[in-house]
Amino acid sequence: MQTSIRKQLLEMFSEADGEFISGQAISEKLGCSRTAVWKHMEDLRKEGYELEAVRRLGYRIAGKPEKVTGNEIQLGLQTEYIGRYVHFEETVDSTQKIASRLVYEGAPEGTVIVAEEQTAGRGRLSRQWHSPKGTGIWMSLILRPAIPVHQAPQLTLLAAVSVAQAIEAYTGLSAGIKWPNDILINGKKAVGILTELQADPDRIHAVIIGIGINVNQQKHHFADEIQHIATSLAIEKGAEVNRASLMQAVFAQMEKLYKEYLQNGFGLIKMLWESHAVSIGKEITARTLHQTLVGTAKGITEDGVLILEDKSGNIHYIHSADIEI
Ligand code: BTX
Repeated sequence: MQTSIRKQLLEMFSEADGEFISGQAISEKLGCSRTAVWKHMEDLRKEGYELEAVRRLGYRIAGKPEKVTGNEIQLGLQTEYIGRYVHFEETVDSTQKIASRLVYEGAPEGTVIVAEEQTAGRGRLSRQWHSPKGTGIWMSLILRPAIPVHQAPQLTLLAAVSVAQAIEAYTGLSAGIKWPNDILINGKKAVGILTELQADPDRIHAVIIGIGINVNQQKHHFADEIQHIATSLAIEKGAEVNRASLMQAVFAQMEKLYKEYLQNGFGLIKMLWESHAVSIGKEITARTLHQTLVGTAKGITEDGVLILEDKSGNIHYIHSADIEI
């Protein structure tokens, strides 16, 4: 099916919001015969859409395919710009790499790069992020905020809050955030977030927020070395989760918080972040590149820096570290 026809059809169904659309209305809109409409419907069915066809009522979409291509994400998307342009690939090395290229090519704010599989998914400090095919959400989001460079880490925290809230709303699970960027469910890592910048010393060109969400993996999908620390939403919920719908929930939440952030600053995000934080008030070990600190996590600063008080009462400001609780 031609991309433009598919797009128009999916837009119509999105506007219909689960109600039936008559074959007549579709054929008028697309300027084609009723037979052609029927053929297009069959094509959608082959792509994995569950279509209901009822005489005199027409067609309605009863279920979307378990895929994360642009179509599935855009059908029913309720945002103004986040996720409006989706670059989908079946297999990539890392969506972060594609995002950097697209930034140079002028991709608009809100552009999302998503893949079914990453062969070289990146974590922080060049660590690996396991991204097995068809199981998770492996995506990078391009933002172009007019904020000072030193405030960029706030966007990692904004992303963590948005993803945690979307997961909670969509799955009913309870999501905790471990500073700065892990989302834990029942104490295990279900989400990792990696923020990369393209900036001059005084100006941000783009922030690329890489988000990896373990959605439908079962235990055997995880490599041996991470089985004891990693989990997925499906494992915790005991049921599969539709990835495209969850992405829509993440985008809607993120756009809401991002607009709030650009207008009113970090205050609300800080509060929401602290309300989800699993480490605040607890004894933690923070391993930075240069040292290991033990103490109580007191909170975060306005710039998203972690505050740790050691046993002697000294306060340390931690910009980058791995945390153990
Ligand atoms: P991180 O450095 O905090 O976490 C990486 C560590 O987490 C690894 O060393 C490993 O121990 C563990 N780990 C690896 N894969 C998984 C997994 N699937 N689930 C749970 N734990 C795991 C976190 O870095 C940032 C991850 C961002 C991933 C996204 S995916 C889309 C985008 N593209 C890309 O290449 N990276 C980002």
